[in-house]
Amino acid sequence: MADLVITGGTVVTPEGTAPADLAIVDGRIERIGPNLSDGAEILDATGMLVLPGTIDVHTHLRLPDGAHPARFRADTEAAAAGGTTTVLTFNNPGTGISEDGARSLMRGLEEFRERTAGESAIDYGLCAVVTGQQLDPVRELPSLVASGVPTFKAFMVYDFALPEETLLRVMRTAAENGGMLQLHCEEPGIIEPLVARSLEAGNSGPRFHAACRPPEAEAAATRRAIEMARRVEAPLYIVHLSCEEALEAVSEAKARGEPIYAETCPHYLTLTDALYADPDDAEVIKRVISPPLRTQGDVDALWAGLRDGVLDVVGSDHVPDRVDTEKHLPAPPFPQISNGAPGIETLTSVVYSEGVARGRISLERMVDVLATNPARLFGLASKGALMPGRDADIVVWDPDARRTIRQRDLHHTSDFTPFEGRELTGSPVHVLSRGAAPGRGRFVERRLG
Ligand code: DUC
Ligand code: ZN
Ligand code: ZN
Repeated sequence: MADLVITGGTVVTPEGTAPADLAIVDGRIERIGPNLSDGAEILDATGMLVLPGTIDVHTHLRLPDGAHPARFRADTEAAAAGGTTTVLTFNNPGTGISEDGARSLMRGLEEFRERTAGESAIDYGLCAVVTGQQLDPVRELPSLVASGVPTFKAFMVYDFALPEETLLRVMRTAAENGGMLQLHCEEPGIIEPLVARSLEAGNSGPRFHAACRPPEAEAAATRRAIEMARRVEAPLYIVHLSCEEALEAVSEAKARGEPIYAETCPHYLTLTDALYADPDDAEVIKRVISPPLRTQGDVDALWAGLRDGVLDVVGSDHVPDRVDTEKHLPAPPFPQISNGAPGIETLTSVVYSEGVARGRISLERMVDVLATNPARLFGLASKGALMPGRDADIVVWDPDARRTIRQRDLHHTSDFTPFEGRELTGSPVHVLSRGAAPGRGRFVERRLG
């Protein structure tokens, strides 16, 4: 007998979307088909969609410390509340990693595992961050991949950016050892002079952040990154792609058959740079993110890219900043404002409501970009689809529920949401993590297929 049978719902599987029951045994999906309720415990999903849980591959969770012992757990609980059943997180400086951990990839992994053991409500993994401050990161990459961390991020901007020569070595070493680089593409040669000129002119308020990071800076870096990956015959994953010009670069690479993958985020799919005109700095700093918000034309292009398969994944880019702590008011000059905004709890809701409910993408495409592609690209073989043998990471989703996003209703550790007041269609009703209520997440060692 099954441990639990979800009955009466419309189940989204790789074969299609159809009414079916789903039986769970020992935390895994055992069968999907008609009339499976064999006396087992029943979860009635009549009128609901049954979806694979979202895999959020882009977050910056903060490690628990003495002052905030519960913050890692709280954000993973927030993820689960929103329909996410696996989270991958970066351990970049600023997430609470020690100096020692920040200097070595393997030490960083050990520290991450020690400090997060037993602290996650859902299954989770690490995406390491390769920085210029590490002693010899390229030498450590093969061990990192062998230890279950086959994907890692690097930056083309900021103090900890890697020079092109190192990026090439990282890409090549990743490719030779079953890994993949995730790259933040913005061109410092375009951004830095704009920042200097803006500050000289006295334009240091938060609204000037965006003007100094134009789409050309992202597109030029994206093209350079794709060119580098081609030179060393490496796969490349472009994080948080925000604009039409960068999307074109990815589209052209894909058309040439290159293994280039790209992710966008809910804020780039729903919010525009019109928000930077708000006269209230307290509102503007909530949208100080990199890359910045773009135009409605970019928003429309990104939806088309998701629909057409140019974009592979939507990740939240959750940064659990608070206005009252990391962001600060009155705002410092914009280069000193912490970059990022929360989104771990609203990811599935925003993509469903703005994408599926508004007819911009199909339900099946949403499952692709939130679960199936993340599992495939990030080496989570037991997850990402409702199929016999896979983990029972499941969301029962009410497609007709109506609600409004309010910070006061969220569980994340930020004190704001960039989506405050947004009206939504659709809502998670039940979330299962390996067949049970979220609460006992495990670190997942990943292998790319
Ligand atoms: N890159 C991220 O991935 N997140 C926040 C800020 C940044 O630059
Ligand atoms: Zn980034
Ligand atoms: Zn990020």
